[in-house]
Amino acid sequence: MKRWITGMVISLVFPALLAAGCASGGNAGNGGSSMAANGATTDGESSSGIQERTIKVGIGLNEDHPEGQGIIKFKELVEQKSGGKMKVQNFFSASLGDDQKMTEALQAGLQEITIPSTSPLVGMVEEFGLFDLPFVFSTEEEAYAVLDGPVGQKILEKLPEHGLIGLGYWENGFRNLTNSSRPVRTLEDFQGLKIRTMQTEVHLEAFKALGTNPTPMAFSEVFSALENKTVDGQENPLATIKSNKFYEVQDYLSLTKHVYTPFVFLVSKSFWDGLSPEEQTILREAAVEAGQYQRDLNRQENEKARADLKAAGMNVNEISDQDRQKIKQAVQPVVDRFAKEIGQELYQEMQSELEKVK
Ligand code: KDG
Repeated sequence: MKRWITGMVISLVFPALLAAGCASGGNAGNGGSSMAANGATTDGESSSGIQERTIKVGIGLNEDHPEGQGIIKFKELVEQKSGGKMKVQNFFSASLGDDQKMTEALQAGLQEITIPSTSPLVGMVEEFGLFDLPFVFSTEEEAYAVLDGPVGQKILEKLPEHGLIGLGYWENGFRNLTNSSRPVRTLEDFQGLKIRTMQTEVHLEAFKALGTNPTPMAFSEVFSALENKTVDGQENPLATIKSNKFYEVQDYLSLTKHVYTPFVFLVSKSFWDGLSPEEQTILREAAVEAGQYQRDLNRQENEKARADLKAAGMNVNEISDQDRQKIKQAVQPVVDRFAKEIGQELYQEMQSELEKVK
């Protein structure tokens, strides 16, 4: 956790130095749109001080989820740091649309902030696919080392060309499988299950390699698809399974921990470029501090959710080391393929980062 704070502080300080003209270079990726000394943005607009503004923040999860609590904390911090001038309006449970629709709204300048999983964005920034690779992270600390280090920051720098600014990564967490048919303990138990996946080719191919029939789908459609038995199962972190009451329509929870998914804090670039350096610093600081709060809360909630889901009637099973090895072997060709397609060099850089913290 200490490493994460250091990492996040670095990602906070560098763009601020850039904005103050103390560093060279263009966009620093996570929020450092290149600024002239007088605060005029590269788009020629100029802004100074703190203006009266309303910032719409939309997410797909509900208020009970740690991500919902995270944007409530973000709202508190922004309004406190701006003396109440910058107001945040939070929208939960995909009330502004699903992840892809909200991301498009940022690009069109119709919404200011959203914080989706990285997976639905791989069609725009394929490097986010590194975080979809099964079993690439074993602990949250390993994930933080990559996300808050050079690899994670390099990927954020691909966002401005798509009309987006990335201010860092929050935590969705390790994903586990639920279904309504049977306990999944071995590779054989996956066979034939219809599983909803996020809209990313890596997951589609990985769940095919496991012998299931995968169906990519927006998160907002998952509960009804499970309820109508359009699909047998889905996979998500425990906090999401609990906060979205999937236990009402799923009998079996298998603790596969097959992927770690981050959330990425996205800001509309057209909105960002119109902010003064002072306003940009307020949003960047609030995103980092609320992100630290959200990661801590998410880990506590994921710890607690396992017992809560059992108490809610789910049949919970572990995966033995021997069976996990067989599952890993089954998806290894998918990891090898997409590591090559996404970029062997960046994949190797990620592996080197991981070696430092193993
Ligand atoms: O907006 C919420 C989604 O980004 C998040 O829940 C994604 O894990 C996710 C899923 O399964 O779609």
